[in-house]
Amino acid sequence: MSRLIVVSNRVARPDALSKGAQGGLAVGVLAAMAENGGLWFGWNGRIENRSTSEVREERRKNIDFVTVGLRQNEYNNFYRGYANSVLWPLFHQRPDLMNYRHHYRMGYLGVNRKYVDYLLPYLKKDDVIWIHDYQLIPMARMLREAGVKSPIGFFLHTPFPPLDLLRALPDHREVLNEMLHYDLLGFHTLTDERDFHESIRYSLNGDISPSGLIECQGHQVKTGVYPIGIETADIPNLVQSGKLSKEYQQLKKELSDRKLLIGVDRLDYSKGIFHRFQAYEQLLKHHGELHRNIVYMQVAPTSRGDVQAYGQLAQQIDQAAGHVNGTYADFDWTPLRYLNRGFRRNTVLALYNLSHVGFVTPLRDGMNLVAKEFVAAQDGEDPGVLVLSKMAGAAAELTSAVIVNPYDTEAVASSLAEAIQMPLDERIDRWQQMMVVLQRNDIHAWQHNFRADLIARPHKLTP
Ligand code: ADQ
Repeated sequence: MSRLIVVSNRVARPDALSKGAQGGLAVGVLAAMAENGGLWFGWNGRIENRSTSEVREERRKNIDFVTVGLRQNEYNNFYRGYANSVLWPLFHQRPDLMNYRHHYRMGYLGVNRKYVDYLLPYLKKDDVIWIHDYQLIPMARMLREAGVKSPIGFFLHTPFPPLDLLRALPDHREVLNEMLHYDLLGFHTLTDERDFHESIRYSLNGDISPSGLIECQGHQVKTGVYPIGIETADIPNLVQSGKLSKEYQQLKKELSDRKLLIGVDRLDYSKGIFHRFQAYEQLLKHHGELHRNIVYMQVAPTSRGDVQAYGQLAQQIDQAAGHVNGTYADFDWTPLRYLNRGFRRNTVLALYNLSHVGFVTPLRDGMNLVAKEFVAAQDGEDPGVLVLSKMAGAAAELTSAVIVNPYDTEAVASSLAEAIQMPLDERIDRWQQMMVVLQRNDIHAWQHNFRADLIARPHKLTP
């Protein structure tokens, strides 16, 4: 079997991952790589002063981790700038939060070129290369320019925006053209794939066959839908080990027979935490009978805290949490517990297991692994209920969740009440239906399906 080369901006290490608070990409890619091993290349998360980056190589089990540092200006323009102040908000349909600067684009191209330069010495003829996410879109073009002939695939972990929004990006044609240099482009949902096709058709005048083969500007590219999964079969064991944690034990004791509602997210505006707090407030306002009988715990560690929009969000969330508790708390009851920190992965999974409602209401999300993990962590004899935003990619698969529109906070409040009071047989029915999906399409299926299609590349006339 060909060796798999994975490139993503952030590279997880197994020990770091178990400490939690990693993004979904790291969680998913690590689980996928653990199966067949390979080489994982990316940024080591450090800012360095030297002009030539130090390359770190480390082998853990069957994975070679190769990482490089970024200089401060690279970090500012590439990571904080073009990636997280331009592409991320745009791809999550928040052009109002875009902060476009020409030098961000230059920095973005510069770091992509740097990654290519540092990766090249590690590449072998029979490798298969899989690039991940919006930070690294230009890499295939640059690798091809450097003479690399291996199959190169790309997976987008975020949504892909409709053309009307994409056009707000001054470089949108360049970005689309860069995507054409891959052999295979993977998306989480049909909607993302369709929006990409529309952009290619109307912005670059490309042709798209019914099987998803694009012909455009001299390129042939295949696209496909590969909804990312989780390590479904391993989750019950992780839950059991998480139950030994002091956090789990303490919370279980404190809750007594109160029902727990849980939200777990990186602190990001796309996750809809503010709207979620408003919906919870509506619930408390209209359902006095639930007072003292429920507790909502929102876990949201700071993410990208040095990007302006994130700093503002943190303040807004602090205030909103204070407002809910200021209005409804009593000496023996705190209705909302907002924890601005991460937990170990198995602890989070045990907390899902303890919860009666998984409260997952992003305003926009590529997939949302928390939704899937919450379901897989439930006990099938008395499962909790997933309240899930229709704006998450996961809603296309988890159709037996209680699906809500996160912008309609009054309706979300009603759905929460329904979830809290849902009879056991209905909870079991919904849970079983979702588990069928999670078992069939787990993280291994995701990796196998993408890799098989990438290796096949039957459409390529020349390698
Ligand atoms: P994220 O935006 O990071 O991922 P998500 O898919 O929910 O979002 O994954 C987050 C992961 O981190 C989950 O595994 C979760 O359990 C874990 N996590 C989050 N907060 C945590 C905390 N406080 N402590 C411990 N663990 C925590 C991006 C895209 C998503 C897409 C994934 C994978 O934005 O849409 O689903 O990549 O493709």
